[in-house]
Amino acid sequence: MVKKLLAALMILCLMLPAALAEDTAAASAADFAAIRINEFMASNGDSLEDGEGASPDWIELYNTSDRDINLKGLCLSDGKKTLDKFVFPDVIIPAKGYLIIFASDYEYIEGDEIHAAFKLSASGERVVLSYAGEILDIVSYDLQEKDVSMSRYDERSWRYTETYTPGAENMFDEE
Ligand SMILES: [Ca+2]
Ligand SMILES: [Ca+2]
Repeated sequence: MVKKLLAALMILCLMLPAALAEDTAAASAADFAAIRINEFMASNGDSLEDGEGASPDWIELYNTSDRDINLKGLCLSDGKKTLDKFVFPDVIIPAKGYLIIFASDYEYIEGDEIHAAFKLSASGERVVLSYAGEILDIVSYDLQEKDVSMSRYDERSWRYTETYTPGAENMFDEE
């Protein structure tokens, strides 16, 4: 009986490291296909403050899959010319979860606050998500109003909303 228990324990110990390694393994292009640009604010008045009390532009990503994804190597930019203006370090976006990136023009990470070295022009630009030179998601937009976000409505369409929801499920103004 004791022997059986020991054997079972040993098998468990052997399996554990493998399971852990799988969880933290770098994601692939296929994994990244589950990541969407979900909302952004290109003219931030007081919709969201960073840790310094400033109000930089922000971009919300959403993980459509049911597993946590390490974003290491994924790129975010404000145009197609230079796709890797921001390259994600070791950052996990939870399953069905959201992640905010401040487009503040200064690249740094403070705690769980992520800043990228570009801004979003309020008069129109693009938000581009890519990996290894391949565009995975892209949104082109026109003139933006202050504190009105552009929010993904479904796979193909976007809407302006005053009910901005950084880090949470998108909501839309009453019609
Ligand atoms: Ca820009
Ligand atoms: Ca949102």
